[in-house]
Amino acid sequence: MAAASSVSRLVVIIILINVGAKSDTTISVTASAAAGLLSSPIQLERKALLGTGWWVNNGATSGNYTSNHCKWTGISCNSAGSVTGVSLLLYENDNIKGELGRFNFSCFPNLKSFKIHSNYILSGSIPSEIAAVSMLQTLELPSNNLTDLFDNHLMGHIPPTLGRLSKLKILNLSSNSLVGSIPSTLGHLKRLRSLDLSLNELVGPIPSSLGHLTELTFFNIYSNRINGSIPLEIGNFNFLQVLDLSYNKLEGPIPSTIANLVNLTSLFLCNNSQTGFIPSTLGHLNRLTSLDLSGNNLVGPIPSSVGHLAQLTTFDMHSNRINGSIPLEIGNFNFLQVLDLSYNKLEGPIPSTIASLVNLTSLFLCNNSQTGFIPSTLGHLNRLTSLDLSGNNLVGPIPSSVGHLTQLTTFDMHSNRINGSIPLEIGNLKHVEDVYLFNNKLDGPIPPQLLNCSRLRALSLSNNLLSGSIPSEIGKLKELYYLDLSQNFINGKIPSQLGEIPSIDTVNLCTNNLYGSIPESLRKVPSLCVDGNNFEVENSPPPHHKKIATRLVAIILPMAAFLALKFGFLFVRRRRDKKVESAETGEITKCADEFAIWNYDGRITFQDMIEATEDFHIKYCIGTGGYGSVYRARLPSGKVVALKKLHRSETEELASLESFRNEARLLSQIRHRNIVKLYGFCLHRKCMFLIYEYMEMGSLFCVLRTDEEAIGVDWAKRVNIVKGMAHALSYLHHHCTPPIVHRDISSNNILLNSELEAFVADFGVARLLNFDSSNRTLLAGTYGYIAPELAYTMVVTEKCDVYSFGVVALEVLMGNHPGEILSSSSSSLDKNIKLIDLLDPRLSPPVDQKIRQDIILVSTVAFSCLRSQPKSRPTMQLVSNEFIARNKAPMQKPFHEISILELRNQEMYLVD
Ligand SMILES: *[C@@H]1O[C@H](CO)[C@@H](O)[C@H](O)[C@H]1NC(C)=O
Ligand SMILES: *[C@@H]1O[C@H](CO)[C@@H](O)[C@H](O)[C@H]1NC(C)=O
Ligand SMILES: *[C@@H]1O[C@H](CO)[C@@H](O)[C@H](O)[C@H]1NC(C)=O
Ligand SMILES: *[C@@H]1O[C@H](CO)[C@@H](O)[C@H](O)[C@H]1NC(C)=O
Ligand SMILES: *[C@@H]1O[C@H](CO)[C@@H](O)[C@H](O)[C@H]1NC(C)=O
Ligand SMILES: *[C@@H]1O[C@H](CO)[C@@H](O)[C@H](O)[C@H]1NC(C)=O
Ligand SMILES: *[C@@H]1O[C@H](CO)[C@@H](O)[C@H](O)[C@H]1NC(C)=O
Ligand SMILES: CC(=O)N[C@H]1CO[C@H](CO)[C@@H](O)[C@@H]1O
Repeated sequence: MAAASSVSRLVVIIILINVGAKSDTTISVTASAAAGLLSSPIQLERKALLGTGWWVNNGATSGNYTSNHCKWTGISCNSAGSVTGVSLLLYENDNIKGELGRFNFSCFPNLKSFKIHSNYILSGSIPSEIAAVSMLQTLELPSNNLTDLFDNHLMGHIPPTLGRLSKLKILNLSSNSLVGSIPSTLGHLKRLRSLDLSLNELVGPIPSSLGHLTELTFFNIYSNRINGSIPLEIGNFNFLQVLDLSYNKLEGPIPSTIANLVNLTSLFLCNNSQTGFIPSTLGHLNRLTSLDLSGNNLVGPIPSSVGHLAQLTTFDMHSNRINGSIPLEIGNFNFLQVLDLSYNKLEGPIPSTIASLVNLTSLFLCNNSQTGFIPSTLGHLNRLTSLDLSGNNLVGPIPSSVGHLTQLTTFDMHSNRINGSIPLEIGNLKHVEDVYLFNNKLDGPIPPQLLNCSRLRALSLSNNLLSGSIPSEIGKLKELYYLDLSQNFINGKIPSQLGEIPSIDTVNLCTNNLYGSIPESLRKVPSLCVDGNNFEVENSPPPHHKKIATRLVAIILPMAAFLALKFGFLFVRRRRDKKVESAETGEITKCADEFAIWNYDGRITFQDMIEATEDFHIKYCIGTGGYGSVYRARLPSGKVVALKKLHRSETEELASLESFRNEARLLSQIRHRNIVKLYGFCLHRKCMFLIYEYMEMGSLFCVLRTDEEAIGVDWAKRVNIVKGMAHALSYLHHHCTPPIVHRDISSNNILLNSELEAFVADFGVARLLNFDSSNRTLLAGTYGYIAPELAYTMVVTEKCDVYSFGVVALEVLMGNHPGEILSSSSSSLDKNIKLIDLLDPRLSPPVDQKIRQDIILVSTVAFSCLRSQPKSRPTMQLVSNEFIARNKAPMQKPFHEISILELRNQEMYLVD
């Protein structure tokens, strides 16, 4: 992109109007001449011009057709009246017959310059007769439609005869749809200074014969499909100032002869497949102002010789495989404005010499392996508007000097190991719009100064160790639409001002220590998550049930949950199970070995995904969790899918790509009507994502937390949801080989379709039970749903899912997380709590006898699943069968009198 814009800035299109027609010595034209009776060469030229029909409308402004043609728009002549220049800008409304073939080049022996610019009106091919115009110096036919699919001879190709125009200095065929290859005869154009073939569909190599074009100052083949390697002869372009080979398919190393191009000011090789090292001779090009090698496969270090490129304003090497550390010499780039080294393998600390780049406006070092502290000298870069250090291994605090970066609009340091507290000086960033500090180890409170950043639109501090409360002044952030404070230790109450921010769209406060009630104002926020806090259970049960037991859980579990979410994306160990490979069914489309699709009736390409989400723009984000964010993507076919993009820090923790791929494929074979379908995955070096079936109603959690939606889920539907979950889990535990433990069953991971049917989703931490292993693992799951034994044994069994299922089942009945009801130590109170008191008060109590029996069954099952001894819990198979068979005798007691204690004491399901 940088390439395209710089190129267009370099050149000004000049449309000559009547240049050269100043002389009045031109022949006078008679009516008979206009009729074509005279046949002097001049009259033939005139006739040929009339024959094109291109000057019909121009006549209105430039006189009549019997007038001197040298005065027509865009025509210039020599003193003898012979045409030397044609420069036209054709408009669609000119009613022009826009075929290039209408211009008979053979009639214009003195033509030096021929320029036609149009908005793709001029069509046809470049006639090979053009070779007859031996005087031609300038040929500009950009942005036309020089391709004619009706003829397959030389149509749409660059005719090799062009090579005979030995006087040609400027050749611009940019932005046509030219196909075929660059004719090697162009190497005969020894006078050529400017060659622009950009934005066509040319294939094949750069002919080495072009090395003869020793007078070239401008060479641009940007955006074609040119392949092969860059010829060594490129080093012959002694005068070259601009070299743009970007967006092609060039391979091989950058030739070291490039060092001869001492006059070069712009070098664009981005988006090719170049390999090898960055030649250290690049340091000879000391007039370079723009250097863009991004989007290749370059390896090795950045040579320190680049320090000689003291004129650079842009230095872009993103998306390669460059390693080593950033050379200290980078501090020599006094004029640098853009430094982009993101998506490489750079290690070591950010050099403090970076502080010399006082003109820098954009600094992108994201997605590398940089270590060490964030240099406090960063504060010198006070022209910075974008700062992205995300996805590295940076440690230590955010230096308070960042407060000097008052022009910043984007401040991104997410996914590092940054600790300490958020500096108060962040409040000086008056222009900042996006602040991303998630996935770090930041502690302390959210500084109230942050609320001085009045332009803030997106703030993510998720997955840190932040405490303190949410400042009520948050209402001052009038532009805020995205707020993610999830997975911290934030306490206090949610200020109601938060919900009153006009643009607010997403609020994620999940997994904190918030309490009190959820303010009414927040309920209208389209995407809201408040799960995993200590909110009062509304209306029922009464507040005196908040008990010490929950407090205990509240102390042990946040730490465990934090660890779990940190290490959550722990897939099974590498599986070399051949069966898995061969059992693979359906169609698999691979894109560069990185993209696979199956289970899906259409084709999805990686590009579709990128386009559908505008490269994972936050506006398509529908949720964020510990190991990824979920996006909604509408495919070209109109079908909507959900994409879960893994955070980079998580993808790094995978044992290997191979085990991830095997795992994803294994999960793809799960076919159950209550399990969300995985359509595919992508392992791109820039991002990893999973593609799922999209569920219209979103998560069970969100449906239950929104009054209007919760009311729509009546008792029959709720019972159905619990049954669906039971069947899905029974299938995973008892019909998959090896059995699969989900490990993260929570209302967040149960999705609902438009029919309000339940689908188990999110196998991010799912684990296969290998009989030969101890199944010991780091804790995973969601606070509030994790089986108590996991906090101390760390042994994964199916019974962990059974417990979580019990929690969700109760939640479905209650409309809210069951809280302390979960704790068996509160059972002395159970006698006084009736089942009817637990039921979601937003629905009227069930009257239908069958529904009542179903509710009794669901709650009995749920309590049996919540037993603290794993072996006392039923298996999911038993539960699933129970829901199908219903072979227990109905409870005889009146529905209103059934107490929690009685439900807990049911002896059912004790044996497997
Ligand atoms: C060629 O024409 C295009 C389109 O008008 C223009 O953008 C470009 O700058 C021209 N190239 C040169 C080298 O003049
Ligand atoms: C056209 O030009 C000729 C010669 O210059 C002139 O005699 C004639 O009157 C013009 N006709 C019109 C309609 O302007
Ligand atoms: C072009 O002009 C030449 C010379 O006058 C003539 O011989 C030839 O037929 C013309 N071509 C067309 C396609 O009109
Ligand atoms: C280009 O020319 C072809 C054939 O002459 C025509 O079908 C097509 O519509 C033209 N394209 C544009 C953009 O005008
Ligand atoms: C370049 O592309 C053409 C057409 O796609 C292909 O035939 C040719 O083999 C390629 N050359 C190289 C060197 O890759
Ligand atoms: C660089 O360009 C200048 C003119 O701008 C020219 O005099 C000089 O010879 C060129 N350098 C080389 C090595 O050709
Ligand atoms: C920053 O850029 C300006 C021109 O935009 C230049 O005058 C100034 O010298 C540059 N700063 C340094 C330290 O080179
Ligand atoms: C290697 C690389 O990044 N290639 C990209 C070049 O640009 C085209 C079009 O934008 C992409 O499709 C390629 O992926």
